[in-house]
Amino acid sequence: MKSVHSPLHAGHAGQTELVAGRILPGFERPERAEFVRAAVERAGLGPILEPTPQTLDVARRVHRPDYVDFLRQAWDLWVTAGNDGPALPFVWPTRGLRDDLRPEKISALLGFYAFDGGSAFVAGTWGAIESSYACALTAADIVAAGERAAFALARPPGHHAGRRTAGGYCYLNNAACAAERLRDRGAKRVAVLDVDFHHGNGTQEIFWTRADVAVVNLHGDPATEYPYFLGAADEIGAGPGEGYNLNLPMPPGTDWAVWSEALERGCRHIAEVGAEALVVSLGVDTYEGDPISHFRLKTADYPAIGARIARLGLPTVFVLEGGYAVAAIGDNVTGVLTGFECA
Ligand code: OKP
Ligand code: ZN
Repeated sequence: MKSVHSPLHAGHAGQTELVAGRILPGFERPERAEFVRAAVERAGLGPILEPTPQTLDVARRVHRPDYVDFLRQAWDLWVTAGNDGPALPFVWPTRGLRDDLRPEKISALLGFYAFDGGSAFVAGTWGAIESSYACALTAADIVAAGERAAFALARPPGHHAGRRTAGGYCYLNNAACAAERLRDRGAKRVAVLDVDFHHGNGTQEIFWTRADVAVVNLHGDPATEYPYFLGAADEIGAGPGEGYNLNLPMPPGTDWAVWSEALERGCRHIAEVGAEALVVSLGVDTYEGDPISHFRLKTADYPAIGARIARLGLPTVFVLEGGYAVAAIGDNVTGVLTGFECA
């Protein structure tokens, strides 16, 4: 299987996040991608290619065009306003406020285009966002051209990014963009299977009313887990998309016995809706040693995930999402990918 990776991700470094009342170094660090890259090489998975340069056309359809423009300009506006540290929001247009008053100041725009304070901007952030997006589209094109599967070794992740909101370390929704590209290339229906520990609220929002992209999420129950405000089992899609969104929330402490049953349900749903291609939002923060998550999967479980996904028999684009136990994420990711290939 080919992997697609760009060195530009490394410019997205030194972000900060609010953890228990303190501003701390972010969990989403460049080493994550470097460890995955090293594991892909060690496993002999296949060639690692640089992404083909992409226009922002797909991003501008998946997201609101003004949001994409904001992401592109955020750091420059922040510096022009006299700042030099990481750009973070401090006010958001939540319930009771207007979400259609677009402010002029960058400090307020950061909140206008975010749902939390988890997606900081530094000097190299836009370059990393663009490269991560290009990895996802290039992997989709490899699969659309006839290969069975491809892996977008994408950083930053994307599944929390909504139509016009950054959050949860995410900016452009890489998996949603890959799904859109597979539709552009002729797949009549695409499924997104999100196995990251956290609910992919952005992907759900983007495809909520669409029947041509089905979304299946396996995740920590929002009653106790981030992102808290989406991801319940009663969210099934709306309008033409009704019945095409499936949420399978699970309690903290969930192990392979329970998690693998949810995977089985999710895969059966994907087969039933008649998807012709698959995008996997591949987070490995379900791992027992993950510092911010609460499932108990073991390194030995990951190949079985890949093997079950392979049994769907679909052209498959894997897109990297979360995983913060840096030393283990490489083996866990390549476990899924080699499990897929061996099946
Ligand atoms: C991104 B992805 C940490 C709290 C969690 C945000 C988590 C974002 C996860 N103290 N903050 O889904 O892996
Ligand atoms: Zn996650």
